[in-house]
Amino acid sequence: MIFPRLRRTSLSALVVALTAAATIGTTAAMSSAPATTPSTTAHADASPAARYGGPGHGGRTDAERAYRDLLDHSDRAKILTAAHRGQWRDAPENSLPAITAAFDDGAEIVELDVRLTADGVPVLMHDTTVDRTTDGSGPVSSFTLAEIKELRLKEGLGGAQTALTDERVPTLAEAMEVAADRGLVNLDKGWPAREKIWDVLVGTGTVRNGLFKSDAPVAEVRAFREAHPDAVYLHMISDDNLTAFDEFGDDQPVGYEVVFGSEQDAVARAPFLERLAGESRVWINSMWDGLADHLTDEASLIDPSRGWESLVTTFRASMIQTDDVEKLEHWLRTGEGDPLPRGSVRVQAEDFAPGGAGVAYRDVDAGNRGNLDMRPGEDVDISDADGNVRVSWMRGGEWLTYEVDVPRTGRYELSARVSSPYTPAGTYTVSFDGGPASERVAVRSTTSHDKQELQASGVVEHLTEGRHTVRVSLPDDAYQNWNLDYLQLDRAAR
Ligand SMILES: [Ca+2]
Ligand SMILES: [Ca+2]
Ligand SMILES: [Ca+2]
Repeated sequence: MIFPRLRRTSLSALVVALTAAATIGTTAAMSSAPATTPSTTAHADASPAARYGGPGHGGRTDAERAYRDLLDHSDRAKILTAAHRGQWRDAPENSLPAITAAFDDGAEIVELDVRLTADGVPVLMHDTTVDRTTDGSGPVSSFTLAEIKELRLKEGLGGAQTALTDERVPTLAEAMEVAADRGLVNLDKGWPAREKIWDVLVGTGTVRNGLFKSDAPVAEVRAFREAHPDAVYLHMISDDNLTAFDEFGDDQPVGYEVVFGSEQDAVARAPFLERLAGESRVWINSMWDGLADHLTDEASLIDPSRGWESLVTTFRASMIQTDDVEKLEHWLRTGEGDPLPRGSVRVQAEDFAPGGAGVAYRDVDAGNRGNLDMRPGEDVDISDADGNVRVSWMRGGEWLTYEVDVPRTGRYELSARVSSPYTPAGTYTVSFDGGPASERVAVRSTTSHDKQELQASGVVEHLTEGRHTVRVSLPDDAYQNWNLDYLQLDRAAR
């Protein structure tokens, strides 16, 4: 069943509908979710659409529709997805294929980082240096365009042990041409180079695609916007610059990026957010702790009310920047965070079997080195990473045993949701009910300790209905440095 994409005011109603459906054991109630209103409505003259040139400029391309939606500040505005550094799960961060992949996965916006080369060309690079994401070394500003084009980008989020790709550092012009018909581009880190960026947008015909953003003094922002009235602008606001909202007065940005380390911050209080949301889009980040308290992507996967749902219903978010575009898009369609496939079984890594050391597990480092005391007295290392609860400090010679209740006799394939920045990250074997160990399964790098991925093992087992034990063992003759979030058994094709 596919829901019409959620809108802000429909979310609580949808949650009610979902609850009702679950209660009465039917899906019929879901059809009452009132999420079908068209996203465009007539705008008064003072509306952002009028301010930015009127709503009638089309809607022929995804980019035009995204721009039109960006200007919709009504209570029925479509919730927009921003892909942090592009879809880095499929391609290097800030690369051209990461832009395409983000739009393919349903994002309306890609967040990209812009810096200048030594010869003054805006290129995409997050860090001040090229070290983390390429095979080069040194500040971006020390490379000419020709020199930086010699470098190769690393997979995903980069890092010392991450493999190289054949992708190159894109210029902003190349990025804007890729995005032109597909969606919007948040120009992060680019404010100091705003005039050069503006020239690129004009030169590539993408003025309405490019979203300038800064936390600069309001007078500085105003000067730029007066020089370039067509520039689309979002302002970053936190407790550090709370007065910016009043300073903008009648000439509000199209959106505010609201950052709050704690839900108690003044910027996160309901009356203030109500005023912001009445004037502008509210953009909130969910990639890690401290951007919106503990309301993160990973917490959302455990329970959307601990993340995205709360951002929308309590904190008025109508734009969410995420490291997990596919899961956020799925939640927007269905209201589910990380649903279990039909017929599957999932066991959290931290829910290892009872019985203690030598019976349920072997852990080579004494005590719990993690920060979560979920299993007091046990040596297994359980940690919280931005809302992800997992077993960390996985080392060679360790093993963990799980009890799983299989709902129906059949063949099942085991997958593991893992994370690691290392190549190789490690290997494991699986045994069911005390039987022989499987072939070794390689854990693939996710290019970050804190970014998880469900990886199929290729291990398939015939299991009868009822309780089974599954043991995951880490060979001690292989390098091991990875984290385990959960195991999952899915019905095999045959
Ligand atoms: Ca330990
Ligand atoms: Ca350990
Ligand atoms: Ca877990």
